[in-house]
Amino acid sequence: QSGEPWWQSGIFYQVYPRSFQDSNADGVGDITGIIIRLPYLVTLGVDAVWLSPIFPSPMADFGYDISDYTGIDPLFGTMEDFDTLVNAVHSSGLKMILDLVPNHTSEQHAWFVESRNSRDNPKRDWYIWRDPGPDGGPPNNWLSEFGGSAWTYDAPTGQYYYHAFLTQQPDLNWRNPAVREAIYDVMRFWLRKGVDGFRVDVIWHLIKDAEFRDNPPNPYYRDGRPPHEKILTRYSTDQPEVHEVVAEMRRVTEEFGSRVLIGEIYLPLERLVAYYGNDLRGAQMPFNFALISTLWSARSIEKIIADYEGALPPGAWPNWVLGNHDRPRVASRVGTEQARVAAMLLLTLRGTPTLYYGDEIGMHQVAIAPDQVRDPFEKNVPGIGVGRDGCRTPMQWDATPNAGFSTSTPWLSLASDFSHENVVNLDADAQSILSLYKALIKLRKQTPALTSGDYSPIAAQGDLLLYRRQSEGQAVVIALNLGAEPVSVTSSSIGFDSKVLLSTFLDRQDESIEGVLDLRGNEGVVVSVP
Ligand code: TEU
Repeated sequence: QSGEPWWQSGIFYQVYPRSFQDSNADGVGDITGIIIRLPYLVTLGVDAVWLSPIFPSPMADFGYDISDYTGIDPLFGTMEDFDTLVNAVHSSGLKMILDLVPNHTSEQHAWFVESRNSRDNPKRDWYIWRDPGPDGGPPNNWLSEFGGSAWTYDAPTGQYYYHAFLTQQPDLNWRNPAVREAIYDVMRFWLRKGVDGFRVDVIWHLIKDAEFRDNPPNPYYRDGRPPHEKILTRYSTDQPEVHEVVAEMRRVTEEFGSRVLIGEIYLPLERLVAYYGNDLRGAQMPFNFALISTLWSARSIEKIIADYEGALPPGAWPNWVLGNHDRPRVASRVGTEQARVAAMLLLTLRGTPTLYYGDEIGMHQVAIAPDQVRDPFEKNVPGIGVGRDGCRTPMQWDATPNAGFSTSTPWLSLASDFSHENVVNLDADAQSILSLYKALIKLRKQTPALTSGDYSPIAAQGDLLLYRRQSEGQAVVIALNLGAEPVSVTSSSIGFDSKVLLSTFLDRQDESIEGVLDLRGNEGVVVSVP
């Protein structure tokens, strides 16, 4: 393949380590488990593995509350295990991406323990401490993403500290240069170990308004927060100076050659793309979550693609995501039949795709019994359906007890359908969703028009989503039926004498299309066109 960097031509795969593979029978996934399952990832055909946090943590937010940035939590293994993993990943021809969580630490991190000690502690200014407001309450109206005020009062020193998430996750003060240097050194520590990049947690939160002004009311609030396409200008996130920090982080990665900086950002598209930075000196992949929250219809997706393609700065490389450990599973959001169409969409769009573990076997959102809930977000604001446990259930490997995930009871309930919906079964079925994912990944890799070609929309109506990908000397058309009724595509919109390369039903390869391309309900096809 030509000169594109690996993170542009490759496919990313997110592993939620707690739920991937347990190797020591404690019911929690671990590093050695990931090593054991690397051959699966190689066969699937992905190129880079991103691990959600594996660092020492009290696990109030399952690792997104870090108490030591340069260690490994014993629950997941040892530093030696980690080194073995990095070697194994690299010798399998894959890249290794870690989760960097720089916005906040655990309240048990040594920095915060010192910081809360006294007002004149040298680490005081490493976090965000403010006097009470005029009424003795919180300094302003900022809300925690997990419900309630974002300020917690600390009686011994008479001040509040800010936490955008749990009270156990105090925010670091990124206006303090010492904090920046400390985290950049953390990055260097892992880069030196051979890590190929970072997915940076809530990078858009790092800088807050210097004056801590009240946020304006947001009429779109639902379930305790606004949907991300409706996040209005507010003072607690997305401040102009954040782009300085993103550029600095990028420079740190570049001290080590070809690495990648991925930003987790929930913002409307036009604000999201600012995170590519001036002259593209920011994040290479500001995560584009538009497909996670969209209404699943041909016209809204067509619009999202157009808006995104239109908003990208010149030369910026797009990316797409269907799911992650925070959002309901795609198979449940769009339905089992459409999950196959969604897979074809993800793997034929222009831009780097990131798969969420288990989506390739069609895992659904699992209903968690109230007494089994583990997610602190759900516990904080129960009953409104924000819980994230349902998308974090153990990977379904086979039909043995606990789905081959663990020999003891898993930390979180398993899906009840695992005895048939599992890797071994689906692998044996040539028309399963897993076989579809493999076929799509293979097709994407051997088709330059899909990996790196241009995108152009083709006008269509109703439930039909139609587009063309084209590179020098090669073109393919993708036709996706987002509805349950059959649709026909006339050849004038796709070109004459085309041939089916792949159908989501995996049953019409090489069929030649003359005149009309007929799609069954919930079918997507990729056709080669002259
Ligand atoms: O999530 C950031 C984020 O924006 C959350 O509000 C997310 O939308 C939330 O989980 C509700 O769905 C990141 C991590 O991905 C998440 O797992 C962490 O809990 C959070 O940061 C705090 O570190």
